[in-house]
Amino acid sequence: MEDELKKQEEELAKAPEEYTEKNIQVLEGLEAVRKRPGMYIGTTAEPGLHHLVWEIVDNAIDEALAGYCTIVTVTINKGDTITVSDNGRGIPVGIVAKTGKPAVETVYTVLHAGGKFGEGGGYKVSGGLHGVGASVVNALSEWLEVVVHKDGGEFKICFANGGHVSKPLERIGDASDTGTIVTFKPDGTIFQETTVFKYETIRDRLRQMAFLNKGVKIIVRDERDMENVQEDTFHYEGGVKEYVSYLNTNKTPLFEDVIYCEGVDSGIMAEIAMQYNDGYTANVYSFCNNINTHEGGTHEEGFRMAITRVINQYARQNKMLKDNDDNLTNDDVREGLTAIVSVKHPNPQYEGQTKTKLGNSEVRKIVSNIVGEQLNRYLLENPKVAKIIVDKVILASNARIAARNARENTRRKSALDVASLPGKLADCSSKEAERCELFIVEGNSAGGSAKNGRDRDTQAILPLRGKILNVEKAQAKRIFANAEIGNMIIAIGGGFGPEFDVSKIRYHKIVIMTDADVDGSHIRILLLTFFYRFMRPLIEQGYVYIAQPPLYRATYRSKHYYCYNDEQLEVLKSKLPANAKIDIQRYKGLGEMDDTQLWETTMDPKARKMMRVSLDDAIEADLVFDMLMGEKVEPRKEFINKYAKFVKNLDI
Ligand code: TSJ
Repeated sequence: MEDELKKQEEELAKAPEEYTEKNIQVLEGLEAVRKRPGMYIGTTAEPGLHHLVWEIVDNAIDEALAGYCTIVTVTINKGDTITVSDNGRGIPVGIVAKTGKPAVETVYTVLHAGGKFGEGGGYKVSGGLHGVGASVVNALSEWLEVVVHKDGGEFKICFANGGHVSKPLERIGDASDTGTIVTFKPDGTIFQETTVFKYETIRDRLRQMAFLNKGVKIIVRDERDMENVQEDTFHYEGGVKEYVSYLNTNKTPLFEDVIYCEGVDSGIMAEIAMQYNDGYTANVYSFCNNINTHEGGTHEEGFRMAITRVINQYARQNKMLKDNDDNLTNDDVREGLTAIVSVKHPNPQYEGQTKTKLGNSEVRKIVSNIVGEQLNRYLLENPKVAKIIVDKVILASNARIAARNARENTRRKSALDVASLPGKLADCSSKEAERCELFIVEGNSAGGSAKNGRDRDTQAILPLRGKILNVEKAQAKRIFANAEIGNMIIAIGGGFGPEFDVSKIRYHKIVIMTDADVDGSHIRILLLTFFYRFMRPLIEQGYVYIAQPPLYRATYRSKHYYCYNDEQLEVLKSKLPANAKIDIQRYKGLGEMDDTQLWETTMDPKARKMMRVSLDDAIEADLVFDMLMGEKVEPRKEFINKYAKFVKNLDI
């Protein structure tokens, strides 16, 4: 070390001009970042602001991946500055030969000088897609300071105004530990939209980082309001295995284990965790260097190839698939699967529209080999779980075939147009979808009243008898054999599933009209789940509504007052004379209202109240549906309030 320092000093003395030149280049580099920040961090709006945090955190995580750091702390300070610290080795403070500057200064002033001193091996995640280097953060900060604890000393260097050294590196004291502490204030002249950090954004990303980098403890704190300090600690020894458990929190896993595969090949590290649940959707998320590869890529392809191959092989060897049965497909194998595929690659290539698709072709085989071998071994060693998995996938396969047949039948039928409309449907006469409304009504008797009370020009009525199938729990085959569901599909007219075409729908308002009781709300959820799963654009584009029948009719001096909840009834009572003779009728179901009452209270566009169903956030909605439809009671209770968020009050 001493020798090295000497050598560096000698070099420094040798060619001073060269260093001056380099200095100019350095400042030009950071100036370029300030001129076109979007080139480096995508946007200067809120996501770009948070990007600065990810960038610094990535460097600390690299130190953890190299095996030298166990704790990373991220604090939002008063004034929206950020402090990131780790207990790693501390950024080297010695002079770097090439620049003649302390390493720590180089890291912050040279573009893409992520910290590649001493080929330490390990898995660097900074310098990848988002990893533009700590120097970019420096360039975009009003000020930034770095404190390093190392070799018994405490060192500090300060930068200001977009990366200029304002206080050169100096030893400011002693230290018995090691680590790096970085604090910075984003430059408000660059981040003009906002310089306020979102705790939830930082917390959620750091939770994900902790899942993706097992063993690293990440502490996140918000100290902006000292009266109300928030803090979360994320630390997962199980890593992606625990990530899968977390994603399945509100689902019902088919078996206890989370299957885990890992391996290193040609400097590429891969980790895969997977578990099946009793649902029908796939939740497979992939990452490269801790970045979510939304568009998938070679790691996901390798994973998919391997699980399909291994499960087919196992099913054939154990005679669960007969010789003349078709192979199970990728889609069959993914049904009800929750999985994380995470790779760490020293030189990732990204493709796709949003550059979130991993392109390195060697990764396909590496992941496929690791998963192929280890999943196969797992199935052989755990025949009970293997049987559960193969049974589930075969069910999915049968359902897929049945759904395809059902789809073809429906298509043939709908070619006959009006003639094929279900007999139970009382259609409206208008053919202008924008004006037309379809009321899906619980029970035949309410259906009868609705048919008589409606505006025949624009309102169509489809009565449903009894309960409809829970599409979450039923096999696809049964879903499409269900008469009620078939009627809905034909009446709405846009098809369903992947081929659903919202431009073909026959009504621009689909109104769910059920009783104001427990059964009614159950049917409502079932219908919503059906639309969500098979006609999602209907909900996304705001075509689905929930009718609001009144709970009471109060009659006073032969005038009728409708009340939609207990509170309204109390208000009404308090407004009428104290000893007034009020006749209060409580509606138990829609069927208790006659045609006129139903029209006046629930269907007349001039008087009714309806709620429009909206999906703000598809992923969260999915969680909510799981919550409501799943078998677990506790999360349902907790989330029932949250569900209210998705159904917004709307007066029409
Ligand atoms: F890059 C950075 F400045 F943004 C940053 C770096 C921010 C934070 C919070 C931490 C770090 C960082 C860097 N933590 N730990 C390290 N480690 C090194 O830079 C380091 C230390 C020793 C050696 C060695 O070979 O002895 C090598 C490296 C890369």
